[in-house]
Amino acid sequence: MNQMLKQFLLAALLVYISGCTQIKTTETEKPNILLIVVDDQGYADFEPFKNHRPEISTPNMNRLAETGMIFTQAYTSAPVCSPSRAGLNTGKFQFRWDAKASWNPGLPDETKTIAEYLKEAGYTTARIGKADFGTNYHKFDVREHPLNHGYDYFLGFSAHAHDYWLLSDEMAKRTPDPNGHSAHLGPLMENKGYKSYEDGYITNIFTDEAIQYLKTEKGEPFFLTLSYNSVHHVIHEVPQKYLNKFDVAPIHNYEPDSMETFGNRKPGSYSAYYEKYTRLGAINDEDMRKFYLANLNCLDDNIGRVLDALKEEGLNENTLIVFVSDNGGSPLTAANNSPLTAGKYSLWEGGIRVPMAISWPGKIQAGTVQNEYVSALDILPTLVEAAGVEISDSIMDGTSLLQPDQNRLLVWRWMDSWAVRKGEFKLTNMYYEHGKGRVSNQIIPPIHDDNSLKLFNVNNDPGERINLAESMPEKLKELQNEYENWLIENSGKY
Ligand SMILES: [Ca+2]
Repeated sequence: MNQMLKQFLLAALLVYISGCTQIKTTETEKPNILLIVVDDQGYADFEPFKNHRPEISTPNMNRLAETGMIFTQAYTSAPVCSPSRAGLNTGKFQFRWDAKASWNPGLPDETKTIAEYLKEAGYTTARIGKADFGTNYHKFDVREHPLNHGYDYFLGFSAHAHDYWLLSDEMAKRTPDPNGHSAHLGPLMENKGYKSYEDGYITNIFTDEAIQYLKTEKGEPFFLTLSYNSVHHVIHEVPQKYLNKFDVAPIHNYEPDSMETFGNRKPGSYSAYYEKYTRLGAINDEDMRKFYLANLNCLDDNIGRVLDALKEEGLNENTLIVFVSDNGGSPLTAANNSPLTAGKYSLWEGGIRVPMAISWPGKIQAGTVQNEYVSALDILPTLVEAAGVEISDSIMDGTSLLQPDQNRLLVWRWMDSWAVRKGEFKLTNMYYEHGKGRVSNQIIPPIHDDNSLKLFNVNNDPGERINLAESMPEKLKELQNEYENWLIENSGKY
């Protein structure tokens, strides 16, 4: 073959390859986008993962795996709700602006959200469910309110948690502390007002509203964030048919007139009820797991209803769906993260490695398993690219979920703990959980109990059992330098 012919064939091949790997989106074929965020779901409590717990059945989450791609090493940027969601919504490590790497990073004016990008791309946008940046809860005229960061419509709550059953004006009026706590009860926010529900269950309500939304907006490309608070505590609040299925007796709902004191909480207060049933004690570990399974089963059924509605409306072929849990399974709710160590509140893998899936018929091969590591920060760039627009932020920590970089640096800061992941290795000073209360037996405890630097090959040893700090001092030093350099070059820049 002569040289010119060789060059021509090579060039033709390159054009072909680039055509295959890039997502090409024209104006007419912009996909609808559904971002399903669930709360505190355990790594082993997601049936598409082959090492899931045997008692787990999530047939509707499985549908996303069957039509799309699952990620066995998907990380969130924090081990608790608010900072994780700040990262997810912006594609940036939230501790760039939150110097304390705290529970409550908030959302700065200067950094753009997924919803703002997609609105610019011509999407109609809605958030149904939990809105949580850890600060400015229950307020309308703040950046953290969804209508002030790119959403056209909001129905849900602006708080860390919400009671699953108590959604009425009447209950809010009778309760001495409806807002005086991280959990909320009473009517949901609808845009800049409230919507009261005399009865109904929050997971079902969010689904009903989401189905109504996609039926109404199906003529437009839409971006719907469906952000369930299931399976966050208070985990025992589940419809009776699921409690029957898992053979666990119901606990009487909060009632201001008969609620006794709990800890230092006042009699009659919602916080007394919330504190009492959030943790093991009033509920034993075995029953807590049953409540968790019942709650998860109800969530899975509701996700099935949304998927059915997409199909009925003829939207399933042109809807990109991302599914993600905001952090690992909680030690308080009897979630299970095995084989990972620990859970929510910690930078052990159990706190930050989560169930995640993406489905996009015709664009992503059905039934794919991605074992390379990715981040929930990658959701923003992936969706923005799918919508056919460019990232305009000069700083972006996320990258495409469809092209994982196996040499990228991921950084975590969480109060006085930190971790980095690069290649197969993870370095961390993590040694304790920041959560309160007794830890469920479902959780695998850490075997390292001091804040020395610990090095793990988390590809081969996802349970972080074998500390390589002494046997691989050069690797330890390399990752430590990566962390320190990242801080010098990036802290405060967003
Ligand atoms: Ca959470």
